[in-house]
This record gives sequence, C-alpha cells and structure tokens, in this order.
Amino acid sequence: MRPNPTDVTEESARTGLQNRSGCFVFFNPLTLADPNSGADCSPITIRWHDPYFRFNDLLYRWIALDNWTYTTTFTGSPQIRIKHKVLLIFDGVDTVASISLNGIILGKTDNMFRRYDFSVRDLLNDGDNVLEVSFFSPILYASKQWKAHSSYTVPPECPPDVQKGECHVNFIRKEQSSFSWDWGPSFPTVGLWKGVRLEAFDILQFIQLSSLPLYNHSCSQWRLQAELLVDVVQTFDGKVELSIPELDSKQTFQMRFLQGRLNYNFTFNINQSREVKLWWPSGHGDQPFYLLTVRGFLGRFLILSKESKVFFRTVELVQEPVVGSPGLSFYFRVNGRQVFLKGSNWIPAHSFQDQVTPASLRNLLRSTADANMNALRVWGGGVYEQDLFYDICDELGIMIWQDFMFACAMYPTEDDFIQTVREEVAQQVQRLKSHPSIIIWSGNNENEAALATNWFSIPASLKPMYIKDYVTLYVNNIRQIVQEEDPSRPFLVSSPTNGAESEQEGWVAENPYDPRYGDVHFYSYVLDCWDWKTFPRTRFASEYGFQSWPSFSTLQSVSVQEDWSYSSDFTSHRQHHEDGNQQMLQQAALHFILPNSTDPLKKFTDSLYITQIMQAECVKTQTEFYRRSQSEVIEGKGHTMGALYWQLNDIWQAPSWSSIEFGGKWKMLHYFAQNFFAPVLPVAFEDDDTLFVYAVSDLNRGLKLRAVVIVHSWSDLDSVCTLTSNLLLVSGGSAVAIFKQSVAALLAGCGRCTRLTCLLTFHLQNEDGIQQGPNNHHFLCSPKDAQGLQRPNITAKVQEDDSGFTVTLHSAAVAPFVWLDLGNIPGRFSSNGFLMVTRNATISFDAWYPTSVAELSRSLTVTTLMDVY
Ligand code: BMA
Repeated sequence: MRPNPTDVTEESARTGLQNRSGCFVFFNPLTLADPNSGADCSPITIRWHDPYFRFNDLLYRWIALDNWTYTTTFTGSPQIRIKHKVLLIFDGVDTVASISLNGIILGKTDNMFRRYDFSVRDLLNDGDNVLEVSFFSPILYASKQWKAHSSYTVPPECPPDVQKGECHVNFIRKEQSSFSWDWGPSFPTVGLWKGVRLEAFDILQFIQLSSLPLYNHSCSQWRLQAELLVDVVQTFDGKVELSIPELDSKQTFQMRFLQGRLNYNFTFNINQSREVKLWWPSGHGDQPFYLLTVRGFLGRFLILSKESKVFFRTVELVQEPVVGSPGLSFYFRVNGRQVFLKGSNWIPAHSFQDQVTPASLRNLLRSTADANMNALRVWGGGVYEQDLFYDICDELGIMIWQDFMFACAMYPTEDDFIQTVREEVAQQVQRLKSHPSIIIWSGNNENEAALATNWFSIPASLKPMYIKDYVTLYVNNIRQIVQEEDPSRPFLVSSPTNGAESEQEGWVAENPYDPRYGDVHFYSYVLDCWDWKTFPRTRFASEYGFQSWPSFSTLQSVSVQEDWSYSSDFTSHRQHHEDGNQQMLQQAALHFILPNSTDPLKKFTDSLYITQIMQAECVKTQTEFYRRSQSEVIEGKGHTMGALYWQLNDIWQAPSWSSIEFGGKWKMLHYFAQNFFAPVLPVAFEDDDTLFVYAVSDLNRGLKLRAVVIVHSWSDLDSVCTLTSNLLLVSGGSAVAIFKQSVAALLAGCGRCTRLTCLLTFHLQNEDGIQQGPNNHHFLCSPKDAQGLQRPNITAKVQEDDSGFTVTLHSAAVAPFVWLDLGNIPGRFSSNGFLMVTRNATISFDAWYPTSVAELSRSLTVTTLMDVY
C-alpha cells in the first residue's frame, strides 16, 4: 500500500523533504522508495534521509503530526467468495485508523498491540477491491484524548524538554517510548507494522494454539493445558486429538464446537512412564522441547492439523520470610531450583519495528547469552516483542521478565481505554504464554513508585483517586485477565515493587524501593560508583546503570565532522537525559584523568572511550556487589537473587545506559559483563581497609576452590608477589568469603608496594590448580593517582588460521583498559577492555561478514588508558 498524507499540516516541511529526492527508504512498514522515481538513491542520499541522521528526528517531526492514508487494490476471486466466511486480518495497526473496503467502513482501531479482524465476505468483489487504511496522527489523537479527559489530569503531560518529544503518550495504546524517551528519539510511527491478510474458510478458522505445562506435585504428574482458539462458522460436534509422540502420550476429546470465536481448553495427561526432559535457563541445563500435534475432526474429515513446540518447566516467585530479616525473600525457583537472574533490560531494538531483522534480533540475543546472562526484562515502555524474539529466548535459555506496556505514567481508566487494554492483554498473553522463557508477567514499569513517591506532584487529597485508578487498571483488569489466562506463572503488579508487601499495603507501598522486599531500581550518577556502600543491598536489582557514549564508528554513520566534539550541538542533541553528558565526565573524573588532547578529534574519541571505561567499571562494581550478596543477610538486607542492569541494547546511535551499541557492537561494558556474569566468579572488595575475595558460584554442584591474589606494580610487568587462600568448599548457588586480609598487611608483606604503586589481580583455582572462572582486578587507588604507569607501546599483529582471525598483542608495560577497535567492521573480540599484565596476549575476532587480514590490520586501533593521559 502506498501512504499519502491526507491532511496538510506542515506543507513547507514536507516539501522540503520530498524535494531532496524520492528515496523514502525508512518509513514503516512498507518501503516507500519508488524505484521509478528517477531520484538519486545512492548510499549518500540515503544517509541524508536516514531518520537517525544528525537532527532528522526534528526535521521529520511533521510526519507524525499528519494524517496518512494507505491504499491498495487487490483482485478478489470467486474461490474466496464461495467460502462461508472471509476475514480480513490485521496483525498490527499502528495505531489510530479507520479501515474501509470498497468504500465501506469496516471499523476503527486504537491499539497498536492488538490484532484486528473484520468479516468481509459480502463486501468483496471478484475483480478489483480497494482497501483503505486512514490513519489519524497519533500525536493529535493523544492530545485530543487528553483534552477530552477534563475531569482530572492524568500525568505526566509532556516529556522533559531534553527529550525533544511529544506529549500525552499515556492516552494512546502505542509504544510509549515512540514519543521519545531518555535514551531514544521521538518517532511516533504511523502504519501497518505487522501483516495483513485475507483468510477464507467453510467450517472453522484456526487462530491460535497455546500450551501451558502444569505439574502436579502430589502425584508427580505432568499435564499440558492446551488451548485452541478458533472461529467456527456453524456449531458442530467433532473431536480433537492431542498427541506428543515422543512422550507416548495421546488423548482424544469429543466436543461441541460452538458458532463464533471461542477458546477451547484441553487438559492432557502426559504418560507417567516416560521421563519428561525439562527446559532449563541457560547455565542450568538444556532447553529441550517436544512436538505437540493437534488434529480436529468433523466425522472422519480432518478439519484442523497443527503442530507446535511444547516445553516443560515450572516457575515460582518465592516471597517468604528470610531468617534474620524483617522482610520477604524475592527470588525465582525454576524446576524447584533457586536461580540467580543475571542479565539486563531490553528496549525496542529500533524506532521502526520493521527494521528489526531476524538477524539483528538473533545477534542481540546471542550476545545476551554469550555474556553469560540468563535473563532479560522486556521493559514496559516498548512493545510486546515479535514471536521470533521469544522463540530465540526459548532456544537459548534466556528467562524473560515480561512487562505489560505501561511506563512511568498514570493512565486513564475510562471504559473504552480499559476495554482496549483488556483485549490487548488477553491477546498478548494467549500469543506468548507457550514460551517457557517467559517466567513472569509484570503490570507496568515504575508506576507504583511514581505514585508512591509522587513524581507528578499530585496533591495528597487526590492520591486515593489515582490509587483507585491504578488498582482498577493493573489489579482488577490486567491481573485478573492474566490469572485467568495463565495459571502457570507469577504476576507482579509493577517494577519496582515490594511484591506481597505492596499488596498488603493496598497495591501501592509507602516505599516501593524498600530493599527488604521485592525488586529495586536504583540510580545514582553523582555518588562514587566504586564505593559499593552506596548501593542498596536489595533482594533483587531489576534496574541500575550508568550511561556511556557509543564508539566513534557508530556515531560517524549519522554525523558529520562538525559534530565530533563533546560540546557540539549534535552531542547535546543526542543526549536525552538531563545533564547526562556532564554526569558521565564527572563520574569518570572521580577516578580518571579526563581527556585533554589538543587534537579535537582525539579529544572527542578519547572522551567516548573514557565514558565506556567509567560505565563498565561502575556496572561491574554494582553487579559484583549483588552477586556476592546472594548468601548474606546483613542488617536485614541481602539474599540478593537478581541483577538486571539497565539496559542491554540501543534504539539509535546516542549516549545511553546500553552495553550494546545500535548495530550490535559490544561496548566495553558488554565485554565486562561476560566476566562479571561468569558462572564461577571471584569478587574483591574492601571493607574498612580489609580486602575480601568472595567466590561466587552459579553451578549446581559444590566446588573446592582457593583464591590466588597477585600483586603487581603499575611500573613493571613482573608481578611483585602472590598470595593464596586455603581450599574451601563453595556450594553451588552461593557466594562465600574465601580470602580476607588487611590491605596494609598485604602490602607490607609484599615488600615494595603502596596503594599508589600497586594493583591486584586475582582468580580462583580448584584443587588441581586449574583456574575456574575469569581473571579479575582490584585497584588500590584511582588510576588517575597511580604511580609508575608507563606507556605500553602495544603492537598488534592480525593473523588468520583455521579457526578464524586472531590479534596478537605485545605490550611493554602494564596496560589498563586495552581497547581493540575495528571501526565499522562488524564482529566481536573474545575479550576487550581488559587489563594487560602480561607481555603477550592473543585475542580472537569473530567477523560477522567476510573480511581479510589486510582489511583488519588497516582498521585496527588499540587504545589504552595511557593514550588518553
Ligand atoms: C528507568 C527505566 C527507564 C529509563 C531508565 C534510565 O527507570 O525504567 O524509564 O530509561 O530508568 O533513566
């Protein structure tokens, strides 16, 4: 379908765009590029039209202020019209539209997250049929809804100015971050973002098959609750046969199919004599599946035949008293085993969802699992992700904390709003509930906290009214539907929340950030992130993080030379978080000398690098604190069972909290995550001048481990001394202190060392002296105060052998934060951003596209901290 603007609100702006060329390569979801337009569609032109290029988010603002009509003509056929029922199905309409066929209005849409269908048999012609979808501007719609809601305000009205966004997004059921966010641009898309099709049938139309595994502990019996959603033309008696051949399980159900659209539930017992293989989170076991076959019969005629994957696992959210603490635990038990959630938060991977390719999704999720994460939270300001996303998570063992799409706002509760939300929730739960990767449904992002801590300055006298609305939406509607649709998973009303304690307090706790209950979001950009005492010892950290800039090559694709300075308009335009650019430097300045090159470009790229170091070290410190707090309760706090940092991915090329840049390049943080989420990890920290090393293990079995602490001088590649702890049995799923010594005694015992001249590396080894888990480091002073740091003059040699490319480094000195960069050659290194305390190191490079030693050698740059000083 070709869209046309149907209302002209900003004629001059549009003319300005179209005059440049006809290469509208970006717009969603149908490509508007006209190959016959004769326009210049070369890569350069496309770059200028790339909505992400420089300030284009502002230049293209008019598009979403306009109304658009998509029209297409298709040919009908008698074969379709002889069927008893013909449905025109829209899998995703973004968002407010009126749909007509051959001039007759079929209906209206108001919710991007719903599927819509219309019965069209009698409207179809055998020849040409004209289908029109007329979209109303989402911005104007949101504003109209807001105006109509005159009895009381539903805040917030607009995003902060720094976000350069649109207002009243809470009045439209659309991706909330599409009106801008603190990491993303405002691109309120307008269009058909999923498929459109005609389905014609005589007896019934299959809509969906879903299944839930249910385990009956008392009789050790697995059951499968299968649900079939069908649209039946006329009531009939038939039978349905369910089978899982691999489990030798089969059952037939006689039943009556009633006219209309209905869900049919079948509870199917799995043959008890067969062993059922369980689906496990990554790091805890495999992810096996079985094939379920569903066949429907009318008499002897097969009228339906479907196959789908089924998985078996149980999940519980455990909130029970904690010994030595006034609060409640908050952890997940999967297949009866307590699991520490390690991971991050997922945001939409692109402002234009049609641009999220299967390859880019797979790449991001592969990067998630490869960084030793086992969980992601699909955050409530984005979209319910596409099926493939969850399929990949099922396959990789990535557990999903699935928010419903409400974030950082109050929402209206008028009947039409509630009705559309109810349909959205029912459809999404039905679509997604078969995925074992989803381990929890959660009502919203931060709306309990917003109410409790009064983000929107609501007068105290009105608070009960807002709480009532909150309960109406999330508890009486969303929760009610979810519990009906899915008895197999926990439901949480918000994040952060005190969980069961919030419920006790009427669903909005006085302090939803209480570390003794539920989950916590914690951000502080001004406190020193190297000081673990600043972090809340929460039961579950579902958000925390620090910003950094993406690498130069990522920015270069959407900028020009005049943009390449930390104080340029571009640099401040891309920053959507108030004072964000300053905060990054201030945090970095606590421990590093800030870049001060006289070469402006070098100063800029050095600044990008220093922000990545800062972010990687901050998130490392905080994550290690959470992991080592899993077995302790101190002053009533601890027993931490989750660390999901904010945020995994980026929506465009800009500074943000992400560990992966737009395009898939790993930031230093992601390389660090690979280590700090390792199944077996040594963690060091100081408490009142005493150095502790903890051994953290996510394994399912005990390991005898000792800590090896090596003292190095900043000025010399030969280490100064090595200390070794006794062997200790570290049980699976625990964190224990394995080494303890006062720093003063350690340095004195080691001879020629002070806090300023020396640093520590450490690792764990088993009884046979084999290293377990990664190397780790602990600085005894800020690198800005370190004495003896030398220029390492690193040389690098790229080679290729049967297993791929390698880079062999040779260093003349201890080199902190060694950063290898191949510009825009896509791929990733086996390790990066590391501390080099050896003369030689070999790193491999996994290239995502064909390349050569010559190309890699030409592109490779190696930066270390001393290059910035
Ligand atoms: C959180 C999130 C997002 C936001 C992030 C960084 O609280 O839920 O709304 O992007 O902080 O500010």
